[in-house]
Amino acid sequence: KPENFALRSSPGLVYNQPSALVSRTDVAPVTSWLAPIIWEGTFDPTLIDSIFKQQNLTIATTVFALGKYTRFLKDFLESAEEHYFVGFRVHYYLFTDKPEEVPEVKMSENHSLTVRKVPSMNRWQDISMGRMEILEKLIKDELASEADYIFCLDVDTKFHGRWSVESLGRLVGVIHPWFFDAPRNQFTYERRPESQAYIPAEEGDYYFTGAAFGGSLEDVHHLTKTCWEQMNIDIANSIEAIWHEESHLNKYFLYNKPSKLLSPEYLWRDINAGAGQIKVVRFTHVAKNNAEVRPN
Ligand code: 2GW
Ligand code: MN
Repeated sequence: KPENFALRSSPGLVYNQPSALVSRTDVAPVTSWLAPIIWEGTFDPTLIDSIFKQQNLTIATTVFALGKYTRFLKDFLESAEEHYFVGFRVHYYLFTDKPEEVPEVKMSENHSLTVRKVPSMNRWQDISMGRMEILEKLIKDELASEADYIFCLDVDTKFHGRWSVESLGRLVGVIHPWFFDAPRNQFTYERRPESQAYIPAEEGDYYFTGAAFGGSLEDVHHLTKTCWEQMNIDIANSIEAIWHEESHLNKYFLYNKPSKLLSPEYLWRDINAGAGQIKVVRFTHVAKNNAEVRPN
């Protein structure tokens, strides 16, 4: 069970003494509901690896590549093999309408890739939002005996640094790289009360990206099921939230507080964009020419 951490490091493991007093002072390492926010310098990779090593976990990781988005797969998978849960068991589930375009990428020993064919979709909003339905079914029908945690990631992305067990938790959101220092009334939440994703100007905690979220199977199942239901109510009311499932995800996280937050290190803008608080860039959106990759 994911929650039962064995609080025992390997015998003889030497690591820096944790401090009750000293931490990063330039960033918040915890939310007002006491969920940790993961920043470089707030955890000891060696220690945390040794704790999780004893649990024999599998991390399911989903990614969608339909239409021209198959071009992102090579960099995504190759960089993941370099940086993502190295030494832990990972099962990628790749959903695509073009299985023949999936590149051959050598997987490390305990990582594996399953390719699933899905029908092509015409409206890109359907691709983006349809992910919630497919994820809900995958978790319910297949993952229970297969995995302990799941992360759902955009494919137009690349890993540059460690993303590993420090990111695991019951319900995990990633703070969007454009809004980590913005007041809540400037967040791009859905602002029309007619949408199920509506959040008024004076509410909201953080603005979370739709490009990466995860957690335990149970919690992410509830998230995907709820977002899919809320999006369908919007469809019945002829309204589509401004940032699609990202808007619904933000509404979900407002009422179901994440138990762990990942700092914008876990989805940065691009490898060279600066911000003093970002000591390590772990994962980025890659620059893409929308006119070139998006249908219509
Ligand atoms: C998406 C938009 C317009 C045209 C096509 C697509 C598209 C998306 C596609 O043709 N094929 C495809 O596989 N996708 C998948 O959906 C792919 O996994 C991609 O990473 C994901 C989200 O689309 P993306 O990356 O173009 O959207 P972004 O980078 O602007 O993402 C944010 O906003 C989205 C909703 O508008 C999502 O919430 C996304 O998770 C956010 O990062
Ligand atoms: Mn994207």
